[in-house]
Amino acid sequence: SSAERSARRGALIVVEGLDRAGKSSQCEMLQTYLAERGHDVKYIRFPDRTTPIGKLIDAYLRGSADQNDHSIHLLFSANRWELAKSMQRDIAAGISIVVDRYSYSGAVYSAAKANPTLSLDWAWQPEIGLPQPDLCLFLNISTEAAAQRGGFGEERYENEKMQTRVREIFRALFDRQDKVCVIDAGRALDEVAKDVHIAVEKCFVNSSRNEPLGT
Ligand code: T5A
Ligand code: NA
Repeated sequence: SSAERSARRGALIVVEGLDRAGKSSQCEMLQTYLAERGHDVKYIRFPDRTTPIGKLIDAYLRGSADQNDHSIHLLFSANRWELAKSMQRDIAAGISIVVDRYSYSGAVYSAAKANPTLSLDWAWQPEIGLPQPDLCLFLNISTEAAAQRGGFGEERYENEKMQTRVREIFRALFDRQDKVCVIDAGRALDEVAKDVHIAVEKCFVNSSRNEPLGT
């Protein structure tokens, strides 16, 4: 019933994936899909380039400012921490949140730099304690299919060497995680969306949402 629904907390759904896998496109479609079905839903993306920390990240990604590998890593994490309270508030108020990139991108891109003092384990530490997703959708795409969606842009990390490492580390990380649903994102928008909706519906039914949001 609607009374039961409003008493339940919202769901935290994260969309991760390789560059040009279609994360932002699917997040927007999912937000619409859920809203049309009567859910209260918000869409947020990381990095959130609008905050003071987000502006430092934006300058770094565009190449107009440099940062030490460890500092920029902690800024990406801090950018999530600065939204953590408001995410928790929304979830508790029954609002579901669709998140475009999260801790997984945070750990994977930094670890992909192969800096000897920046391991995947080190990179994961500042993420501990952040709101835990109820579901993580990993949009998987082959290098060939991604290449058909246009060449790499101007931003840092948009090069073959980095992307190859990112792909390998994402795979290693997701082999160790539960609550991850891998989706073949190399297909047409609607086909991918269909699988996204099936996974999200399943999450809404079995949801751990009778319990408080984890960390
Ligand atoms: N990063 C991020 C870190 O290092 N640490 C962190 O903690 C975080 C959060 C910026 C960079 O920051 C790094 C990772 C990144 O290198 P960003 O702003 O999320 O992160 O990156 P974007 O460049 O915005 O995102 P992507 O390039 O990864 O693209 P998306 O969102 O996966 O793809 P989307 O939806 O924008 O689509 C790309 C193109 O493909 C088309 C779209 O129309 C668009 O043209 N497309 C499809 N075409 C055919 N079939 C489909 N199914 C399609 N889906 C999309
Ligand atoms: Na995007």
